[in-house]
Amino acid sequence: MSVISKPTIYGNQRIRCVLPQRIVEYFNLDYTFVDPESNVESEEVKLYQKLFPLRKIPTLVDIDYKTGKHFHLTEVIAIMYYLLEPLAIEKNDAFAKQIIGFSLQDKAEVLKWLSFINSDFQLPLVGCMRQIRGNDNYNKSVFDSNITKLDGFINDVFTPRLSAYTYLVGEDVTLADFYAAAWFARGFGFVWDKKWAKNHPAVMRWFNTISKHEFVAPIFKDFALLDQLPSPVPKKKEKPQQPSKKETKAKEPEEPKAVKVKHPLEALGKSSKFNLDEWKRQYSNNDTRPVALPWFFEHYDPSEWSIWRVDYKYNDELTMTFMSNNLVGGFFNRLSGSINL
Ligand SMILES: N[C@@H](CCC(=O)N[C@@H](CS)C(=O)NCC(=O)O)C(=O)O
Repeated sequence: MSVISKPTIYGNQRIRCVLPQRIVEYFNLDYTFVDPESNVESEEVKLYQKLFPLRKIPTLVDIDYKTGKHFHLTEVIAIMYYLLEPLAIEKNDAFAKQIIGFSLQDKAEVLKWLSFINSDFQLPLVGCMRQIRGNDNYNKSVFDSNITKLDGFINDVFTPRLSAYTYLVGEDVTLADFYAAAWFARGFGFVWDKKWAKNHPAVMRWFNTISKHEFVAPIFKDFALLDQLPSPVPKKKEKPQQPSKKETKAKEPEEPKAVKVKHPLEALGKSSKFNLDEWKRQYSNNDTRPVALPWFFEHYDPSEWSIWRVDYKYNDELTMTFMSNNLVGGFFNRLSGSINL
């Protein structure tokens, strides 16, 4: 028997997963959610890794209960349509019909916007975000060129449409508005602040309308504009340039090879008592409070390890869950010298 017995969506708090999750909640659909980035040892996640080798999210596994046949789907736009179309056609749900587009032309336009946002628009936005979060090294020319592309999309695509119309497609709100607004919310955490908002009244009028719509309001409930933009993480120091072959030859005698500098914590030696891998297994495979934490305190050895609690100073900046998540991720990236010993 398969490890999956219910239709399942693999996803988490990442932006492409937010609307599929909301569709399931709002229409009360029969889907279970599994986060493939946690509990990596669980059977469901192992199955995900096998079924979806690109390991992107969201992905969907549907089950036909009559035949037992499974259907596997990737790509957020396809997933949203797969969820909504039966509601519109079989259940005749008026809101589902409206948001996927009533007429063929509306539907084509909704798809046009979804595709544009999911590719052209998100690429420079994610490019900036990755440099600000320190996932990519800061490179001013790449950063600035991404900002220029975003400015172009705002000034040439969004502003003209939203100055003349309430929504992106037709006269009613559609999936295009919801999906675009979710990506805009990401931008407001990184590249657009209060000053930007003041200078873009048409976009802001639209964003404020969409984010208050009952379908997506829970996603935006903690939304706040930034007073000031975060700065990109400065580029790591570049390695000194290798001298050309000619220069190396001229230099006699050969310079001694640089000695690899040891990380200061290496002086402590390997941990002998507390098995970190076993702890990771306990944490990933069991419920945290009833099983993993008691295991931890039973085996934790204060002569070799210490527990640290870190408080962040600027909590009012953390207006969306993903911002805290990014901070913790960045913190661990920077600690890698100490945790990879
Ligand atoms: N073309 C795919 C892209 C999916 C995608 O890149 N999802 C991101 C999360 S928003 C992801 O899985 N990132 C992890 C990775 O690229 O390894 C879609 O539109 O659904």
